[in-house]
Amino acid sequence: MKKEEYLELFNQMVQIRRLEENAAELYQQGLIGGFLHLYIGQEAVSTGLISARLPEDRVITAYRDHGVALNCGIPAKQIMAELLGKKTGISHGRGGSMHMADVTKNYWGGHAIVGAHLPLASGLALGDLYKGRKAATICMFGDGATNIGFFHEALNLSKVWNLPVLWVCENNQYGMGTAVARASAVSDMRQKAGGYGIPTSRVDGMNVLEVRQAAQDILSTIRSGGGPYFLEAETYRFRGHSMGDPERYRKPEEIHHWEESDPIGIYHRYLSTQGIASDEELCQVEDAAGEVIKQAVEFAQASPEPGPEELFENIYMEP
Ligand SMILES: Cc1ncc(C[n+]2csc(CCOP(=O)(O)OP(=O)(O)O)c2C)c(N)n1
Ligand SMILES: [Mg+2]
Repeated sequence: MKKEEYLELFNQMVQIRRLEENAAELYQQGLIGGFLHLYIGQEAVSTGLISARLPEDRVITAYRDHGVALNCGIPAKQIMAELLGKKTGISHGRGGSMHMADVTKNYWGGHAIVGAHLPLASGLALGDLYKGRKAATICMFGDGATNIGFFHEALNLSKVWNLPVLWVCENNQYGMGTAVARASAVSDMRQKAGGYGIPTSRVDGMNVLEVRQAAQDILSTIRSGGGPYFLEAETYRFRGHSMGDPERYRKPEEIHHWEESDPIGIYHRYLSTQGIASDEELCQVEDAAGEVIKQAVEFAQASPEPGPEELFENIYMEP
């Protein structure tokens, strides 16, 4: 890997972190409506995964989607504008936090209903298979989604039809306020995919390079007809499930324990101890990322709201 590539991964993780720290403040000021689920702590998963994709590979995820959008190449200012419900947002201010998408970047969203995007991933992959395109679909979802019917239908069909899908379970230990062991019959998520004959493995979701390497290997097998694969990324969200979560289900010590494995800190130490980049260079990347996000906030705040004339645009039914 070239030095610029190492630094770009760092840049993306820091941009996600700063973007969401700013979003949390804007939410508290009442400038963001609806729900806001932060990805803070999980940045290495999507950054590593998506850095391994080719442009023809599709990406689809759940509602914890701001970081995934950024990794897919959507500029921070369009993400921030979407959070503020502005016309300049990536979904024209209509989607908000949970529904960001840009199919021109092969990013298929942002889905609010737990597990509902898994059958869509099977459909995207079936389309590629049918048309003879060598592409993989990367479908990300939480541990909680593995308890829902969509998951089982989608994984089963993906194996029956040998679909090119990389199923990625982001096991952040909780589905809202429910710990995995309280809701899932098995705590090892891989067992569920194993039941459908799908090959599986697990990675440290706090280590961006480990995620990237695993994804690179798996995606090349999938693209060449290897069929579906299930990857479990062990991770943790440092913030509440969504804004306003009283977090009565976990102790501060548990959060502090995981914060010692902050994916950005781990990667920063790796880059400097391996002599890939100096602390000064990494500081510069952090400052530049902070500046990008500052400008994104200014852009979003200065942008207009969608007008009433747009109400009937992009809908299926004629008014
Ligand atoms: C079908 C459905 N049921 C319930 C909800 C409410 N809900 C939103 S998030 C969530 C927990 C999902 O947990 P997980 O899949 O682990 O994702 P995480 O939030 O941890 O990223 C629930 C139950 C929903 N959005 N959709
Ligand atoms: Mg979860």
